[in-house]
Amino acid sequence: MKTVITYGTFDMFHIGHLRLIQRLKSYGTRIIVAVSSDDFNRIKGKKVFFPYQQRKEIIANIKGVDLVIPEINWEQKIEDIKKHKVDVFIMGDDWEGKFDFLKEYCEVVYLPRTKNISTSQIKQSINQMRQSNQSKGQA
Ligand code: C2G
Repeated sequence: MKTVITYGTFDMFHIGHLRLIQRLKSYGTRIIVAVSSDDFNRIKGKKVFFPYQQRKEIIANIKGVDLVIPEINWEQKIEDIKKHKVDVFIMGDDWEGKFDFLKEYCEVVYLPRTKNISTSQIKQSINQMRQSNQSKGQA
């Protein structure tokens, strides 16, 4: 049994997040997802729309995800890898190279991001829709 781990905020859960989690399964049979806490997102400089408990619940209910743990700081990855006997650490390739220091402890894989979708793009689109509705005098 190979254990895989990934980390992320997973705010406003979208197909890019799902495609990443789905691809984890081809690297191992036990899937762990570390979801960034609300406090850690403040440290990351990310304003989240949904609180940690809701983001965690969504991830925990994805088929094939075996464990969800909180990500509370940048430094916890090595300890997590040791504690959960992780074989493969996987992130989207926007993080390419950033976690190569983990190669001492497990395999490190960066997967291509899903194109044309991101939480910030979703927020921008909603704002644009709101502005165009306001200019048309709609609710
Ligand atoms: N992702 C993706 N395709 C997208 C959007 C996101 O593959 N279109 C991937 C990201 O590359 C990341 C994961 O989905 O691996 C979660 O993305 P975010 O929620 O944006 O996580 P991030 O803020 O990058 O936090 O310690 C690591 C950090 O917690 C990662």
